[in-house]
Amino acid sequence: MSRQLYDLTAADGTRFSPYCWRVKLALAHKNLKYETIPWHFTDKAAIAASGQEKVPVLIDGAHVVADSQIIADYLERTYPNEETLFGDPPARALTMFVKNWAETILHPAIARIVAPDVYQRLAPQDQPYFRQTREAMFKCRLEDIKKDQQSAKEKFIATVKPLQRLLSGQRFIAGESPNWADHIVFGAMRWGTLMSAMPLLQENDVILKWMETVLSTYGLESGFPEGHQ
Ligand SMILES: N[C@@H](CCC(=O)N[C@@H](CS)C(=O)NCC(=O)O)C(=O)O
Repeated sequence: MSRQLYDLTAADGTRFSPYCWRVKLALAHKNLKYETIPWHFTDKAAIAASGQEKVPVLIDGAHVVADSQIIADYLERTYPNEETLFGDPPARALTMFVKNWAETILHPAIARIVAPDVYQRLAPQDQPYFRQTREAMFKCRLEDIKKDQQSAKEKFIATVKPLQRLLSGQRFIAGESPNWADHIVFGAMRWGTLMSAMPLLQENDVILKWMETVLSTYGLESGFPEGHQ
């Protein structure tokens, strides 16, 4: 297939990158077929052609595109006849608020809970790299983060309150149907719920219901054609 996405994987094949998830939903939104290439943190050489060291990286024919926002803009520009990812200019501007909230508030809140659990599930070759880079980022050991998991979860619950209130009154963040704003927040929540060793939300939480609805909107409720999560 001429369209491929490098997708971060755990040792058991679980795909857990919030940034890769948003791109997978954007590709589904644009009705574009693709296959994923499982990628490990230490596989830097595999994505060297993208000129940087992180996933997602999309190969679309002759185009190599890195960074989830740049990929979303590329898809919108390249496939204008498919459903829009952003809506009209004011909607697009509001979506940038959602992106910035997700990356500066929601992602750190989830990372504080899941980092030690992610470490346990990585392939052995990725574990030393992950420990070194994440301990430098958090300025403490993964074991210390693990000890604070319960209080990190309480902070996470406070962080998602506005999202719960929003989704109690409307189907999607973008209104009647999902768009890039939903893809961004879904990616974060999917990372958290897949990788946290303790449940992040109660079973009947409106956020979990919204996640199911997002997947079923794109016909992904029973997983991806390739069989990975
Ligand atoms: N700004 C980038 C961030 C991508 C990113 O941070 N990806 C992580 C996986 S979730 C990564 O590849 N990290 C590699 C590393 O830490 O070495 C985007 O929006 O795509």
